[in-house]
Amino acid sequence: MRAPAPEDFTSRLHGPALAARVGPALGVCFGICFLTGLLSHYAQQPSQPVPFPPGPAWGYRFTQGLHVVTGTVAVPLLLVKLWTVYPRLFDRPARLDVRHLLVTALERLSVLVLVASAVFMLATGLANSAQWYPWSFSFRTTHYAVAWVAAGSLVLHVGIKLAIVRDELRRPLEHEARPSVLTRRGLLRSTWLAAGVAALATAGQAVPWLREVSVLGVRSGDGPQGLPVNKSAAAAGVTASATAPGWALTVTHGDRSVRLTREDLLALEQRTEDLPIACVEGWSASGTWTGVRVRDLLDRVGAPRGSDVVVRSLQESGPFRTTVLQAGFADDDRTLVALALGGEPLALDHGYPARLIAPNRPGVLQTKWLDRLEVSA
Ligand SMILES: Nc1nc2c(c(=O)[nH]1)N[C@H]1C(S)=C(S)[C@@H](COP(=O)(O)O)O[C@H]1N2
Ligand SMILES: [Mo]
Repeated sequence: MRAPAPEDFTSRLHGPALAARVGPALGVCFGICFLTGLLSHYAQQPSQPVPFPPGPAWGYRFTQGLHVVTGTVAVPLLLVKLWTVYPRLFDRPARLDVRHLLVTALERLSVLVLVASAVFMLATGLANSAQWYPWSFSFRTTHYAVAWVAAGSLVLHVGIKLAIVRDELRRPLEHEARPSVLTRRGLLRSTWLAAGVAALATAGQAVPWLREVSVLGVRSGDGPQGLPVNKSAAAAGVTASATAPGWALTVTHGDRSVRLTREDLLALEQRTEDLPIACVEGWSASGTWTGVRVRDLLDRVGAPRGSDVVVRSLQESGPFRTTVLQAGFADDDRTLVALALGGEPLALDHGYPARLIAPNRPGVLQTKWLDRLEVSA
C-alpha cells in the first residue's frame, strides 16, 4: 500500500479548470453571506454607535433572506469545489529546500483553516435555520467570530490563486470527445442546477409565491393567523401569565409609571401597519398588525424622544425574553404594541395579550407576551 499521488487521479473533473469556474461563484456567495451576516449581527447589538435604521421596513427581511439563501447555495458549490481540488492533498513538495517547504506548509495551513471555517459556518448556519442546536456554545457569537476567520483566509486564498483563475478562465473548456462518466461541462451544469435548486428551496421561506417549492423552508407559513410561530407560549412557559385576568402592561419612565390592561390599550387610538416578521433563521412573513403606537405610550409617562426602551416579556428565562428597543425604533410611527393580527385578537402563540412589532427589526427582537416597557430617566 502506498499513499495516492496526484497522477492517480485521472478524472478530468479534478483540477484548476473547474475549480476556477466554481470557485468565483462560491466566493460571491460567501461574500454576500458575510456582509449580510455582519449586518444581522449588528442589528442585534443592544447598543449601536451608529443606530440601525427603522427603514425600509422590508430591509432586514431582504438581507437575512439573502444570507440564508446564499449560505444554502454555497453548500453544493463548496462540495463540488472540494471535489475538484482534493487530489492536491496528496501533492508532494516539488523541492526539498527549506524556503519552498515553508511556503507550501503555510499555503496548506491557510487552506485547512479556510475549509474548516467554511464547513463550520455552513454546518452551524444550516442547523440554526433548521432550529436545531446540537451544541452548547452561543450560536451568534461563535458564528460571528468564525466568519472573520473564514473571510480572512478566503481573502488570502483568493490572493494566492487569482493568477491561476485568470489563466484558466481565458482558456475555453474544450469539448470532450469520449467522456468517462461526466464531462467537465456536465459537472458544471449539474453544479449550477444544484445551486439553483438550493436557492429555490430556501427562498420560499421569505418569498410567498415560492412557498410551495420550498422543501427546505422549515417554516412554511403554517401557524395561527397565517404566520409561522417561532416559540410557542407553552414552550416559553407563559401560558398561565399571558392568559391571567389581571394582566396589564406597565410603562415606566424613571419614577413615572402607568399600568394599562388590554381593555385600556384597546380604548387608545389604534393604528394598523403591514410589517414582516423576519426571523434570523431566514423565514419571513408579512402581517397586518393593529395596536397602539409605542411613541403614544411613551408620551404618557413623559419619556422624551430619543429614549431607548427596555422591553420585558412575561417569559422567565431564555435569551429573548428581554430586548432593547433603540430610540430610532421607539420613535418611529410604525412601531406598535400590537393587540391584533389580521383583524383578529393576537393568537396566544403570536404574543397575546400584546407584543412588540417594529419595522426593519430582526424577528428575534419582536418581543411577544409583553410585560413592561421601561425608559430610564
Ligand atoms: N418573549 C419572546 N418573544 C419572542 C421570542 C421568544 O422566544 N420569546 N422569539 C422571537 C423570534 S426568534 C421570532 S422569529 C418572532 C416570531 O414571532 P411569531 O412566533 O409570532 O411569528 O418572535 C420573537 N419574539
Ligand atoms: Mo427568530
